[in-house]
Amino acid sequence: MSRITPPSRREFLLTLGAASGALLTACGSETGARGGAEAGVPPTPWVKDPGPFIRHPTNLETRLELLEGLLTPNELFFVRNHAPTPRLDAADFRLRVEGDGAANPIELSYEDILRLPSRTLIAYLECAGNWRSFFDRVLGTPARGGQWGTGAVGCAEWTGTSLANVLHLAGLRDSAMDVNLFGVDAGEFNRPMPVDKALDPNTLLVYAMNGAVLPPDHGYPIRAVVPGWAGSNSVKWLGRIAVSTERQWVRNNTTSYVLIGPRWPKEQHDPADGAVITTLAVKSALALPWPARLATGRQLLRGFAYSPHGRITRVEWKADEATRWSRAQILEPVLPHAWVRFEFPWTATPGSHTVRVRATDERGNTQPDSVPFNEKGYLLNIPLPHPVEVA
Ligand SMILES: Nc1nc2c(c(=O)[nH]1)N[C@H]1C(S)=C(S)[C@@H](COP(=O)(O)O)O[C@H]1N2
Ligand SMILES: [Mo]
Repeated sequence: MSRITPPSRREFLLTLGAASGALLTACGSETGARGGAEAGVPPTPWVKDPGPFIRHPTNLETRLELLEGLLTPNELFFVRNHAPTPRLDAADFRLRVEGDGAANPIELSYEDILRLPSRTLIAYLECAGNWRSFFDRVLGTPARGGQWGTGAVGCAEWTGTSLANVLHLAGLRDSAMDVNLFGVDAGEFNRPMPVDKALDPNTLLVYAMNGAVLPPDHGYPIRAVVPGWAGSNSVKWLGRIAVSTERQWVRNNTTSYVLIGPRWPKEQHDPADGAVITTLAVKSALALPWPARLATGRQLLRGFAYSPHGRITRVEWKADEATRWSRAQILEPVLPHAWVRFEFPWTATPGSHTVRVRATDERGNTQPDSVPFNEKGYLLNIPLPHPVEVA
């Protein structure tokens, strides 16, 4: 197990040391309108300022055009909540690890987790529903679920400990098969993964995001981050882990995150409505509003590209009816679990235009020209025809 000590972790631990008391309660002590404690007032679904986001009923969508560096700042990172953000205090945090796959059930405190070997990873996180609205807006067949544009994705530096460390403390048995993570939010959001994925050293239990204490909306005090897999595996506000020697079937792998459609065969013996989604797909998106408005003249267009299967090696673009794709420039760094930034110059002439971008990863996965429809609107990754009005 490698012990990585980047500046952000040092900073985090310094903050923790200098102000541990205040820090541990900082997230539970907010008062005023956002506290949501008054009787009869429904709790605000999120804690952060929704101002810079595209607002959905309980979710906040990032406006990619506001992002500059590789890392999405915490205050601009999208929020996907099935229930309002719970107001928790690290001092009360307990993580139970139990189930017939754990020979030594345990209960860990926040400090117990901070004391485990730390690991830092830059990784993007994408909601399975990202781009869902384009089934309707581009392909003309609406899919069920939150109508996200391109902003249910972000890239952050996560610091925590490998989930494997916690599983080993709990006496993981050889016969263990599935590991289900439970949040403490209303409805106890939970999503199981096979033990192999749980033991991947990059599957983390995280307490810091971009060098700061994990914010309430992103799972404070502890969340999972499962790089490369749909965001729903990265359970926030963790409270319990159930390790089983059999497969675990719950709402989130029988009805919610499954592919339902004529071209998506389901596993015959699974009690699920369709094939369960794990990894998502290679994608690229322009950092522009949809539709975009630009001034006439030479413009530097930019965007983000990512793949769950490996590093991005190529990004291309084309405008309007162009038959050939042109190369965009990929900006360093190109990291295995992160997204990349890309840019290319485009000469904008007055009128209505369509600009497409297309990414390819190191294993040759690229964005296809069509994808089969599925009812819940997952895995759409065609090069999007981004509408651009030039005046
Ligand atoms: N406890 C809990 N964890 C959760 C969720 C939730 O509603 N409750 N939403 C999941 C989904 S669907 C996604 S895409 C990611 C979003 O993480 P973020 O809100 O930090 O961007 O969290 C996941 N973890
Ligand atoms: Mo999601």
